[in-house]
Amino acid sequence: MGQNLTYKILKNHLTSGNLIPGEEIAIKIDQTLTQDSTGTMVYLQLEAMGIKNIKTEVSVAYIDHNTLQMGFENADDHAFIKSVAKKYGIHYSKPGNGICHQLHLENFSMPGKTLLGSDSHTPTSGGMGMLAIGAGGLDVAVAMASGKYFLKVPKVLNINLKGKLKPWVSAKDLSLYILKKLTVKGGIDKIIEYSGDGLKHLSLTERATITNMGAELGATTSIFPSDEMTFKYLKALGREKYWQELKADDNAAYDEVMEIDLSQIPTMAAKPHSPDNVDAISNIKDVRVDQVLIGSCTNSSYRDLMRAANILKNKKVHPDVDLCISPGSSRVLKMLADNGALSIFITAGARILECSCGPCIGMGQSPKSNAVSLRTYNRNFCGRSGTKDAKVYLVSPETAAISAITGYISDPTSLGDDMVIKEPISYPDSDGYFLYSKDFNTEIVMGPNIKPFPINDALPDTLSANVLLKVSDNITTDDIMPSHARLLPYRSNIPYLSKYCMSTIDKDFWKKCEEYDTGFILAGENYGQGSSREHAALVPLYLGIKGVIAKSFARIHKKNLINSGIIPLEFINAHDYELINEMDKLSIDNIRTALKNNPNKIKVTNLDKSISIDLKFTGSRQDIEILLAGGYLNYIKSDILAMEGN
Ligand code: MIC
Ligand code: SF4
Repeated sequence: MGQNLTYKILKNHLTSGNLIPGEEIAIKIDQTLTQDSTGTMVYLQLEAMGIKNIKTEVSVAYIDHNTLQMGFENADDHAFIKSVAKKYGIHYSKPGNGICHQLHLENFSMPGKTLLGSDSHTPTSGGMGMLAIGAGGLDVAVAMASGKYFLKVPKVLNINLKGKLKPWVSAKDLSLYILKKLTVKGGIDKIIEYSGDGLKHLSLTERATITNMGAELGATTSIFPSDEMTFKYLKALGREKYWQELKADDNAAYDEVMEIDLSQIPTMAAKPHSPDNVDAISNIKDVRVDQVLIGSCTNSSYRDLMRAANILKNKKVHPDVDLCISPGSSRVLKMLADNGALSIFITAGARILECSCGPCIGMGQSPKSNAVSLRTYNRNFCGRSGTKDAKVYLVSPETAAISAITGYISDPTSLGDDMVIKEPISYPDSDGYFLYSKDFNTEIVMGPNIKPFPINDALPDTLSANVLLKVSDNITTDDIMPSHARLLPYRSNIPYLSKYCMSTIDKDFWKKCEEYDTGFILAGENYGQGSSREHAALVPLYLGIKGVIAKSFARIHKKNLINSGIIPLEFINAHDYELINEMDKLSIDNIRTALKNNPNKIKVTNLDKSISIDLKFTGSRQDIEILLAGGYLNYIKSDILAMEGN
């Protein structure tokens, strides 16, 4: 059997272990990216490692999430990140340049390279044939310091695309279709590799939309081959020297295969409040729309915005609709300004926002009470928009644009003949926002908003505490550590954030934690889905949470818990979840020995019910060492210092 593309790239980057699903390996990381809301922690952790040189070929620090500066806090964070970037020779992307993933695709992505990013949508660059993985901040800091990332070899799911999308049906509709089929946990511990005849009809940025939304499946990453389409995009950007052809062998082996006939996919929407609550637009009738937002790292490429502009040409936005446009990059915005598309948006009555994440992470544009908001984004978790009772639908740019005109959720296929947007033969330069220099003696700027982060102690032999919260399935990191315009400025201030931990579920959770000092959290399936924010682990650590017991975990969050020294344990029998109630007192004896000798069977005693329940720890051997040491920083520091010869 031949090799798939994923294994080819993994093999080229393997520094230890064997390429067998489930085996622990380490891979060389060529590039890293951070954004500002996770970046401050990454760089505080990097500083704490005390290294002199980073080991990556390219590292980039983007400022794109916290661009509302309502007080000194965000600006302080930016100044801190900028000073660290200069100290270590990290490219710095100023606010206004655009969203990290769109910018990375345009400026740094390269077929065949590895990328680790402190944002869950890092797989966007998988559209370029990169192995691009989202991770917690500490993993990214370690990758910069050591050049390595540790993971268990995921399974590879091949999605073979046949045929061509129907007129007005877009890559976003395909992503939603896959989410409907596989659900928000369908991609966990898998890499999704695309292939097939259908690829020749998908442009590079459409592929990036698909790999971007692979994050919503819980996949480790998604990847497309590097072909003629990839060459065209790189050439248009003047970066064709980085192109190489990359594809799976003809008879490549995969763990799973799925076939999709593109011509069968209708226009689709994810209804409130989950990206997998998907239905065909034709089934969603008579839904009035209050707000339409076009942008985000999923759908703000030149193509996406030009298609929206063409639909809005000579039309007006419905009087009851608020339409906002946020281009993904300064380069795309410049092109829209130069070719008149910006003028179309303005004439139609749209609000033009900065090139940033903006409303996607609740940084402004929270809809009115009970509103219906149509977004070309990737997440519609309840409350993420900043308005708890808003109903957010995820749609394509085409569906968004037509609905902004009609005032109802509308199907773009009603528009008649499809339009053709020519891929640009040449993109303009946009280097005014990038800074690069290196001076190890740069003074690190630390404003008063930047507080030390918590570090755990070595795991004790007995863990005994009450269950301070019992939650159901698919709890998101937006629930564990909410993020919006009022909280994002405190991403470098864990004590402040702690008062809002789990506030969407129990606003007094932090008080309970203070009262009890230590505790467990009990959860259902896919606990911690969504964002890569390690704050969803660091804040519980600060509040005294020692362990999370769940039916299953989302990949990045599980690793963030381990990196913080909080033990994630899974039920062997999922129905044992019913045997533990909130506030029950649990005890796990000899946990250090159990982890070392038999992580697949760890007994927890429910002292209130006098029963014992079997749990398992499914991390790697290295993860066990990390937990025993009390977190990744404690575990790695001596290694890195040794590598640096300090
Ligand atoms: C998101 O889309 O949820 C975010 C905001 O980009 C997060 C990162 C963060 O929480 O800072 C992500 O996707 O990882
Ligand atoms: Fe930014 Fe939204 Fe993309 Fe997250 S999903 S990186 S908040 S645009």
